[in-house]
Amino acid sequence: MPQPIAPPEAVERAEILRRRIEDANYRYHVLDEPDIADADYDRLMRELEALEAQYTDLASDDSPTRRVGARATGGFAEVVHAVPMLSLGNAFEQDGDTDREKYREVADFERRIEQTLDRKAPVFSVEPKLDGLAISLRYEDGVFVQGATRGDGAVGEDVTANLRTVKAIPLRLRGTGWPRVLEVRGEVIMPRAAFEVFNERARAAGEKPLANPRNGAAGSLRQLDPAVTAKRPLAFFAYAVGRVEGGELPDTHSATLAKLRDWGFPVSPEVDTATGFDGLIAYFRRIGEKRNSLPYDIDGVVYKLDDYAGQQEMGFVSRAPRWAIAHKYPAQEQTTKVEAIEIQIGRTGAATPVARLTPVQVGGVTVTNATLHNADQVARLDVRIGDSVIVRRAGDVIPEVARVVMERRPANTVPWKMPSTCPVCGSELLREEGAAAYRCSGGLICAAQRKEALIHFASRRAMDIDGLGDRFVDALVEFDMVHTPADLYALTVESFVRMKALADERDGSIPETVKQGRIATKWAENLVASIEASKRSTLPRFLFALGIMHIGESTAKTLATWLGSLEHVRHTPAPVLRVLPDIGDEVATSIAAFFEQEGNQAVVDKLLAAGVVFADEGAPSPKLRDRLGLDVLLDAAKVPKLGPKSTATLAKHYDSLDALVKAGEHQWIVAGVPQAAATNLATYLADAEHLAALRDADTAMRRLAAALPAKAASALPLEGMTYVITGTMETLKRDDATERLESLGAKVAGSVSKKTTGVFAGEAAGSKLDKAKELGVPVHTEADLVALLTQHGVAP
Ligand code: JCF
Repeated sequence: MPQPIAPPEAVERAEILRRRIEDANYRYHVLDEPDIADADYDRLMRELEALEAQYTDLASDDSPTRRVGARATGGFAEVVHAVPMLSLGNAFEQDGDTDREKYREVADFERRIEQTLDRKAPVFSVEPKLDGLAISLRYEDGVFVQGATRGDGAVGEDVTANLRTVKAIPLRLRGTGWPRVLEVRGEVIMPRAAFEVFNERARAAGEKPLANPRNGAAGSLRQLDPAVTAKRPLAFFAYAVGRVEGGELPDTHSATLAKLRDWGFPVSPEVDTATGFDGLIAYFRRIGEKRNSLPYDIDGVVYKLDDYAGQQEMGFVSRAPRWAIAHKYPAQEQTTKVEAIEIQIGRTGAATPVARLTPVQVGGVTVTNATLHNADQVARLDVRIGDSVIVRRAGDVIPEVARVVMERRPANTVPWKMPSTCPVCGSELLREEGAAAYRCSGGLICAAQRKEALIHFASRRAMDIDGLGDRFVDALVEFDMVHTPADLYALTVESFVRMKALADERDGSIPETVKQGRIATKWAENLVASIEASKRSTLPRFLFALGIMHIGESTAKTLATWLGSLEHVRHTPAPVLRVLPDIGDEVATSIAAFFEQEGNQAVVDKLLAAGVVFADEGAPSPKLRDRLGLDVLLDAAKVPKLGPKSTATLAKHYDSLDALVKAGEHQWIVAGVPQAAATNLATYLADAEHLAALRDADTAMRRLAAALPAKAASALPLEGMTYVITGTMETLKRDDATERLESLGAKVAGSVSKKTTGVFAGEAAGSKLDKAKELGVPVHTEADLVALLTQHGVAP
């Protein structure tokens, strides 16, 4: 029952709520730095709404319940919406046993429509409620002319330039039949994958990551520089229309959405129709199950009475329609307390700070740990032990600490600092230059890394050792029974029984074996059998199982199919690995570095000796042939000025690195390499280290080339070269020289042009020599020509 006069406690409480909500609005809308979980915000808002409903004198025009979002400030021009942008009433889950109790607000919404319109089971247009930024797009004669944020619903900000950069927004309408003036409303969102990528980059670069995808969308649109917006991976979905002039739309919302799709707007593929309360709840559940696998965040579903006539009849309460409602899912953000901050050591030694939390339900899952990503992130958020924090869980990703609730920070907290040593093995934690992560330098000395490496090795997609779970691996490492994956293959039934006895002793539990009065060993026999069975593997699985940094399943497959055998993979240096598709410098270096470690090679040898075999080894891929060669090696060396044309020339001339080195700078120039490039290459090769690395790579390439299936006829050494011979030669006639050069694949031309590779000038050379000098074409002597022919086995 509403009462006219509020007691002083209610007046005071309302004031506190209004201040807190207004502050949260400001932080969220203006600063883009929200400090309160959505669920908490909703709770405060509902409490205030309830108070104002109960005591009529509490209502005031400046209450946050009277508006739906803070007015935007500065930077952008104002846009008065021709048709106000609506907000939606919310329905949350309540306590209760039946659907009608739990979803009382939806039931009330639906019943009210049934009663007002005197219709049974009305039809609704239903869709996911996207968690982004609402905007309005104005089209005149089919052309996008203005885009605005929702602002407070009546007045928004002109963000036309930024919206133009969003590729999902049509700049011109497709099809036909659109009204002369059409306003389309919808939501700009940042898909979750794009958000993760953005944040990973930001963190690696030591920049401030986005708090959530919605902030990503909002912040991107409010950039003053559209070029910044353009770089953000934003998406857009249309869900309503505003002003319409000079044309008509269909009679129902669902048909209008279909039209919008025809006119080039993205409309959520999940849009559907549903009938009556049961239909709405069935849709709510269906989307709820899909929620985590959708590519973007949603916070509920929207139900809209489908026919416009019915909508008109239902009308509005303040700014929210009575014909539509947002049915919200339980929040994916919650507030809880940080009890400790610990370091977790991963398989490759990466040290990740993790917050141990007072357990809290987030979106239906109990969360006790949340990642803090890295030391920079902890510093940026200033998370301290004892802090109240907001944890968020999006999709299937690990829950993370989104922010600290500073107002609730207890006294005497201290900033958190990354420890200097590994909590597991005591080795130093080191930070690579330019990287955000600290790593334990202990390698396989570190039990944490050993455990992770073994768990990975045994995992289903790697060696697939059925039954060897985390607990057994923990025990095997703890009791020093296994150091490397190779040790697994030496385990016997007795080893496992002994491991179990040690674990029971440690836990103080009565050994099961004793309880049963005999030694039960079936489980151990099964484990030994699984280990035995895992020996018959495949090369990609094995390479993946080794746990080489940056080598996922797909890189493992690339290595296996292109190189064919483990022998090639384990002996191929980085510059050669680099030629494989999708293998960049970082990945190539990581693979080569792994196999450069004698310890790793020893583990591989031991695994092979234990009987690990691959069903799929073979020759390298024939496609590799085009990617091998001296030119590829020289390209990888990145010698200044030595471009692909020169390296191709050199590769044609010299069939080995030795031949290239022996020929020397002068001959390279004769072959057609520009002076500066040749000089740089000579300088490069004079460095013993460079030369040794190139030799290694050359040897590996040769080995691979030799293993390739039957060789196709190879190109002639001077193919693509054009020479001009001028003047009189002493040792050979011009025709003879021409024939020999042509036999090597070169062209011999009668006149000099820019395309000429080089000119051989004999005695009394005339105009051709001048022309060559004028064009900067290299000029060589007769002796050079003889040397060139000799080198290729056609000496005069
Ligand atoms: O996805 C949304 N966030 C969303 C918001 C979808 C809708 O169909 C909406 C909305 C806000 C107002 N429809 C209205 C009328």
